[in-house]
Amino acid sequence: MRTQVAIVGAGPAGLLLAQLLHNEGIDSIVVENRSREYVEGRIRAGVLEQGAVDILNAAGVGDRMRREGLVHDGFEMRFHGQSHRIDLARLTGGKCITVYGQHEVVKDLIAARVTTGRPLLFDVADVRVTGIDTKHPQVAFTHERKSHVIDCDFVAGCDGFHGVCRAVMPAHILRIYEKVYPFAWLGILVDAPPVQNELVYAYHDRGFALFSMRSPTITRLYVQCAPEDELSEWPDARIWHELHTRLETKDGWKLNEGPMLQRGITPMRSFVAEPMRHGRLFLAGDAAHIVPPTGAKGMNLAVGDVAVLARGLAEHYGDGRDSLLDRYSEICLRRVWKGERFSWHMTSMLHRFPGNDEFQWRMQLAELDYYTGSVAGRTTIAENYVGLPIEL
Ligand code: RFL
Ligand code: PHB
Repeated sequence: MRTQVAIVGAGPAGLLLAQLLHNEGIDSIVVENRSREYVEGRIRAGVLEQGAVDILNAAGVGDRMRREGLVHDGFEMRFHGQSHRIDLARLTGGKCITVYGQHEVVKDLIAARVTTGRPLLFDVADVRVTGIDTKHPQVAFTHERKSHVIDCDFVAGCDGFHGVCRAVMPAHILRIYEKVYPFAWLGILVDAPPVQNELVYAYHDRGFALFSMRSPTITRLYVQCAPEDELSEWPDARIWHELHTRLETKDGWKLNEGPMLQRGITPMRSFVAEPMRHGRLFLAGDAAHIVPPTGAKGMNLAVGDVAVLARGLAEHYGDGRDSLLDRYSEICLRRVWKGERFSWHMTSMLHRFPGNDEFQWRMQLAELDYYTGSVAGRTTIAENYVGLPIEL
């Protein structure tokens, strides 16, 4: 097999890159080790920044998102049983976020890819990337019990945190920055209409809780738990009890309960691998960086990376200039670190840290009070939440 860009991983990063390259007339092959059904059903992120929405629209994959996505011009931060609204639109000159499930984005991107007729292979195994220091890298894999090799000009490592591409970078040039948090999120998808149409991030003595949604009939909820907790330790009654306790307000706000359609526990970490490029291998999305979900930044950073990479590759194939490709890592990392900072800050401010003393707890409350009580504080949160621009 021969292509211009071999893309490893069919998550939002790999699939969007494939679409952006197709729009530039650049050929690619996408290889994914899971099935299409699995990838399309994987429930993850739900919040798209304005910039990510604009990129998806410009890429020609925004039709359903524009119809079904829920545009939010604000969200709430809640503590001491009181809500404080962050008016995104007013504080950012009209910017909003869109609530639209990551798996819906993935479905739209897969449908678009299939329409192009360009290759997208699911259920591959044994992916190996070689020759990234040469002009002729290769991606080898097995598919339907046959061995294949892709000869290509570039490899895009879009294979997520547990993928194989990052490990191909020489150990002596790779620097890893990492922080693992002493808690996790238990997330549930509920067959019940969301009680209100804006997200709520709640800080409570018993820990963090998040009220979100996927559609006018599906509620998405998260509750802070211990990283070693098993789902079997969280029967329905315990989940509802914690959610009600942590989210309730003094004026009687109450969640709608309903059957749980899906549940899972997500560990929380911050992670950055630098640089994001070596030779002809480019890392994008979770393959290069992870954020805790509190800032809703993961999928958005992935979208930003591949937007930069697609422009760099378009320049390369267009007029032979490599100035953007050469600065790929630097351009992405500036934005990534700011996303890391915001996600770390939101996480630090809103969670109960086991073992923290009373002083630390009062510091968190003072921070929440400051950030929600002053226009400067709210503006800082709003500016980061709707997304910082990509600075080329
Ligand atoms: P993905 O989505 O992990 O896709 C990587 C793909 O690569 C495949 N793969 C391989 N393929 C071939 N060969 C191999 N050896 C391979 N190894 C792996 C995988 O099967 C997969 O299909 O990474 P990508 O594309 O970089 O996208 C990143 C996002 O998925 C991630 O950042 C977000 O989901 C994070 N996130 C959130 N991000 C937001 O922007 N807003 C949110 O509201 C938000 N909420 C969340 C989140 C993540 C969560 N979890 C479960 C981690 C909420 C949660 C609970
Ligand atoms: C979600 O709806 O899954 C969601 C929303 C906001 C976050 C994280 C996850 O910060």
